[in-house]
Amino acid sequence: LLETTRPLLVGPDIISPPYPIKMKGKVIQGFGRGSKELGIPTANLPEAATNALCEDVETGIYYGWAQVGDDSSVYPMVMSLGWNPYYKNEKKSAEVHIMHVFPEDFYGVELRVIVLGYIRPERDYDSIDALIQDINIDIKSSFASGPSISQFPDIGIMTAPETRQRDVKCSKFAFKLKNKEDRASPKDIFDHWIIESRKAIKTYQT
Ligand code: ADP
Ligand code: RBF
Ligand code: MG
Repeated sequence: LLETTRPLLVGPDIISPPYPIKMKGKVIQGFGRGSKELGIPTANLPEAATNALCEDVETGIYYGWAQVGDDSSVYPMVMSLGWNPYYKNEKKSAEVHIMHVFPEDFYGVELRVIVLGYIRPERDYDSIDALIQDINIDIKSSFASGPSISQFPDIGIMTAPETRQRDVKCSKFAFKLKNKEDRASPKDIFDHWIIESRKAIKTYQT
């Protein structure tokens, strides 16, 4: 049964092990249901990446970041890891919905993800609409739940109490990794989360 209210703020306050979890693999074909049935495309990771992820965390819904192919842009994502109880899949899958509108499909292209936190367990639903509604709440809560400000006391923060959505004053900031393997500083990560989440929220507001 779908809960009518869910906490918007999810994930750890401080990113601590096993997070952040990095994972990559070439996007594989799924059942084709994401875009067609749900209107929410999910790029499916190969079996090896899925299994590696399952060694670190339980099945469920997660949030974090994604990068696709040679593009150095980093986008917010939500990920489903498990059996899709609504569809009763027999194989575990790791599927990533990226909060960005892509000009074309990217099957076979390398997808890199950083998992930052857990949202909820996988559920079964009475209807496809209930599943879609829950995924949209996952997207919302991922936006509200970036890396914690407590790790970055040097940046100015305003907190909206209703949603505890985090807000930050910062100047223009473009998060572009020069190399795929480059590391971002914690402050870079936080600033980037806020800015990219906002952009994505705009795209996702209907
Ligand atoms: P499949 O069952 O084969 O995974 P989907 O209907 O879930 O099919 O669509 C997933 C595909 O859509 C991805 O593999 C990718 O190529 C493409 N795609 C386009 N936009 C996105 C997006 N924002 N997030 C994830 N995948 C996307
Ligand atoms: N499938 C389920 O059966 N139960 C879920 O609770 C569930 N949650 C999801 C949450 C997110 C954020 C995403 C992206 C997918 C989720 N799915 C869930 C998987 C969904 O059924 C799957 O993406 C489609 O079947 C397309 O493969
Ligand atoms: Mg998919």
